Amino acid sequence: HAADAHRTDLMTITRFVLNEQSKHPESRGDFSILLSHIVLGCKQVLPNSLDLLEKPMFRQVVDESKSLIILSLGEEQKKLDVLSNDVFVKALVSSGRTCILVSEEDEEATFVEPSKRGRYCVVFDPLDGSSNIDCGVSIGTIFGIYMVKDSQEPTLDEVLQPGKNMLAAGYCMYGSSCTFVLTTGSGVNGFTLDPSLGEFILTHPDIKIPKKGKIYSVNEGNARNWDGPTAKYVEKCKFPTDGSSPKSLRYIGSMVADVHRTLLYGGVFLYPGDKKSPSGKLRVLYEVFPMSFLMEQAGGQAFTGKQRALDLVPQKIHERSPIFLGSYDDIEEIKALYAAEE
Ligand code: AHM
Ligand code: MG
Repeated sequence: HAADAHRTDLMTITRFVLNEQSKHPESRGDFSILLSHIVLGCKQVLPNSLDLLEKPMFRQVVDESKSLIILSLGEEQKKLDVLSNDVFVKALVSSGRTCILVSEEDEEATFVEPSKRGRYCVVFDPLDGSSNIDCGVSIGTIFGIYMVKDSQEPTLDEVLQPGKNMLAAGYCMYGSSCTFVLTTGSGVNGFTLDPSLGEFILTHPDIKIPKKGKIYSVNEGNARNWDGPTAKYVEKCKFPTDGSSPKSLRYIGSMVADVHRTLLYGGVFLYPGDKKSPSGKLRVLYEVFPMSFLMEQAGGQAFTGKQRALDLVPQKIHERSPIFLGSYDDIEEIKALYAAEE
C-alpha cells in the first residue's frame, strides 16, 4: 500500500544522493559526503534563525568600552549573517572535500589548506534575504558546486566558470517548513525537514515548473529606472494585449522564497538592471547561477537580458547580473522584447 510504503520506507536526502551515486560506478562517494556537510550546515543555521524568536526585541549589552549599549534586533541580524557564514565554512572545510569556498559574507575566496583539501569548490550565500529576519519572513541558504581541475595548484579560475559548468546547486528555505531543493544536473528534487527525525525527506520528486505562469515577481519600486524591455514586460503582465488575464504580483524580497514559489507555481522572477544599477543587485556566482541551474533543470529558463544566464563567464567572484527566470513561455516573451530592442 502506497501510504504505508511512504511511512515505512523513507527516501532521505542521503539515501537519494547515494542512489544517484550508484548510477556512476566511478564515483568515490565524495559528493555524498560534501552534500551531507551542506545539509548539516543548513540544519545548524535553521535553529539559529528560530532562536531569534525567543529573544527579546531589545537587549542591553555591554560593549568593549564597558558602556551600556542597546542592541536592537536589527543589529542582531547582522550577527546572524556572520554566524551562518561561520557555520557553513566550518561544515564545508571539515568535509575534507572542498578546495575553494566563495561566500557572500567574505570579500576574498577561501583556499582550503592542503591537508583538508578535496576536489570541490562551493559558492554560497549562507543567509540570503536577511532584511526579512526581523519580521519573520522566509530566508534561505543558496549554494552551487564546481569540481576543480587542479586541486594541487588551485586558482580563482576554478570558480570564475560559467554556471553551466556547475555540477550541482540548490537552496534551503527556512520558512513555515524547512525545504531543501537540489539539482545534480538530472532534474530537481525537493526535500522537507522532518524535525522529529532531523532528516530531509523527499517530498517533491522531479519538480517541473509550469510552462506558463500567472505570477510576476519584481521590486516595482525601481520602475522609474527600468530599461524599455523590462518596463514593457511588466506593463504586459498588468495589461495583457492578447486577451489573456493579467498576472498577479507576488514579491517577498527574499530570493529563495520568491524563486521557490516561482518553481512550484510558475511565472517569472526578475531582478533587472536599471539606470542606477546596470547590473541589478543579485550576485552571479551564488545567487544567479544556482537559481538559473535549478530553473533550467525544472524545464524553465534563465536570461540576463543579453544571454542565457548559465553562459555568463564571471570576471570577479562578487559580480552582479540582471536576471529574469521562470516559466519557459514567460521567459520567451522577455527574450523577444530584448531582441526587438536590438
Ligand atoms: P541580501 O543578500 O543582502 O539578503 O540581498 C539579496 C536579496 C534577495 O534575497 C532578494 O531577491 C533581493 O535582495 C531583494 O532586493 P530588493 O530589496 O532590492 O527588492
Ligand atoms: Mg544574498
